[in-house]
Amino acid sequence: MFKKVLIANRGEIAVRIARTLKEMGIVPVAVCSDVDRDALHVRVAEEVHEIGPAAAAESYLCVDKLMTAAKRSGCEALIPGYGFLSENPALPEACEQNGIVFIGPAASAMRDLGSKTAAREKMSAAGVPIVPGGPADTVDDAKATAARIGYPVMLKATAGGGGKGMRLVASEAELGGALERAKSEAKKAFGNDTVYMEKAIVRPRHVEIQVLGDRYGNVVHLFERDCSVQRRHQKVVEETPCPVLDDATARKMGEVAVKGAKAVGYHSAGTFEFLLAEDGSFYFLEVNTRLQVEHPITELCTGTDLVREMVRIAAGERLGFDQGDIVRRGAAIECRVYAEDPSTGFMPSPGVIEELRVPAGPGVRDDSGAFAGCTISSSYDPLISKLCVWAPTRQQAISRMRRALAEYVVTGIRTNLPFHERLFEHPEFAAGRYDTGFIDRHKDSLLGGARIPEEDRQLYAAAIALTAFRDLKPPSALARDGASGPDQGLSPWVSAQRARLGRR
Ligand code: MV4
Repeated sequence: MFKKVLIANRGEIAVRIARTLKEMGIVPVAVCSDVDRDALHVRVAEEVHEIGPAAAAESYLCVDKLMTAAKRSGCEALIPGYGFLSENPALPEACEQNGIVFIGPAASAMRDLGSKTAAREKMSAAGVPIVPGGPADTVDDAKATAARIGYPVMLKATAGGGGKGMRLVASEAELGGALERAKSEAKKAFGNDTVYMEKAIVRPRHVEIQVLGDRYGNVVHLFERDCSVQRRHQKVVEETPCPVLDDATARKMGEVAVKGAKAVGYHSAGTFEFLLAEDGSFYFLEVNTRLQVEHPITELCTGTDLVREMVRIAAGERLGFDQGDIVRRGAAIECRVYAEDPSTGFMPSPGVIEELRVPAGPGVRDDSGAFAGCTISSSYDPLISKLCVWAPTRQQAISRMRRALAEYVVTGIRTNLPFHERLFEHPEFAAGRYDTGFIDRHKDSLLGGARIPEEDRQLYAAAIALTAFRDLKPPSALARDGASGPDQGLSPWVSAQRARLGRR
C-alpha cells in the first residue's frame, strides 16, 4: 500500500481525502497556491508544497508543478478529487510517465467517456438506453427525425454541454426557425454549428448511479442519487434514494450502469448520469470519470468510504466484495453550502469568515474546507462545505436537515443557507415532487428578497470585489427598507453602489 499520496486539489474535498488517507496510515501531502498557504487542507496535511499564485491556471491546473511536488515529496500516488484536472487524461498520462500511480480511471476511459457523442455511441452499443434521436443537419433531416421520434424534440449542439446550446421544439411549424437559430448560436458559442436532435424528456429528473470497478473486471454499483435540484445546471441539493424510484427500477438502473462500465473496462469510482422520465423510463446522459461532490450521501447510506476504495483499487487490490454485499439503508441528503448571496441572484460573496458554527449531533456530517478566520477567495469555486444528514426515512432526514440548517452559523460573508432553509420548508420538495425545473418554477418562493437586474450584475461584481477586501461595511438594512422609487426592492448592495456612482 502507498506510504505517501499527493492530494492534487484544495478546499473541502482535499480535507475529506486527507482524513481517509490518515485512517489508512498513508501520509497526506498537500499542494497549495500562495493564497491558500493557511487553508484548512494545508493544516490537516502532514506535508505541503506551494505550487504557484492564486490563479488555478498557474497552480492547481499545472501538471508539471504537481509532478514536481509528488516526486520531491516521494509520493507513490496522486489523487485528483473533482474539478481541476480530475477528468483530464493529461494527468494520468503524466503520472504514468513519472512512475506515479494515478488514483482514478485510466486516461483511455477518460477519453472514451469524456466526449458525449463517443460515450453515447459506446453506451448504445453496450445496450444502455439512450434518448431516441438522430441527425438534424438540414431541415429535411430534422423533420424526418422528429417525425420518427415524435414531438416535443430537443435540438442540441454537438459541441455544447451543461445545458448550453439546447433548444426545445414543440411542433413542426417551429422546427425550421428553431434549427436555424440553434445552428447560428452553436456556431457563435462553440465555433461548430453541428446540431443533433433528441426526443425531449419532459420534466425529467437527473438521477445518477455510483459505480466502483477494480482492475480485474469486477464492477459494482452503489445505488442512485437524485440531483434534480439544480440552479443554472449547478447542483445544489442531492439525495438518495430518489424519492420516486421504486427499488426494482433503481436496481435496473444500477445494472445498466454496471453493464456500461464493464463495456469500456472501467476501473475506479465513476458516475453514470441518466434522465428519468415521469413514466419511469430512463436514458443515459453521460459518465463522470471522477469522484463527485455529492459522493457522501452514497457513503452514508451504504457504509462505504469511496476514497478508501479508490485508493485500494489504485494499489491493485480487488474490490473484495460483490453486488450482494452492498446493502443500503435509510435516506441521506446533501446541501451544498456556497459563499453566494441568494438575495442578489447568488452572486459570489468572498471575504473573511468571522464566526463559523457547524451543525453536528446524530446523523450529521459536514465536509468543510473552512474555519473561523479563513478567507473565501474569489479565485476558486465558492463551495464552503457540504452539509449532509442521514436518517432511517426521508421525512426524518428532512427534519434532521431543517434542524442542522438552523444550527449553521456563518458570519462575515453571505451564504446560500437561507435558500436551503426555504427549500426544506417547500411542500413540493418535502413531498419529493420535483424535477430539474423545480428551482426555476418556484423561484419566487425560494429566492424571495431583492434581485439584481441583469444590467447591474457587473456593477454588483465590482461592488463585491471592492467591499470584500476593504473594510467597507455592507450597506445598512435601512438601504433595503429605505429605498424607494426605481430602487424599490433592490438589494441594498446595489442601491448603495448605484448611489455611490450617482446612478439611478
Ligand atoms: C435533456 C433534457 C430533456 N430532454 N435532453 C441539460 C444539460 C445536459 N446535462 C442535458 N440536459 C438536459 N437534456 C432531452 N432529450 C433536459 C435537460 C436538462 C437537465 C438535465 C439534467 C439536469 C438538469 C437539467 C436542467 C435543464 C435541462
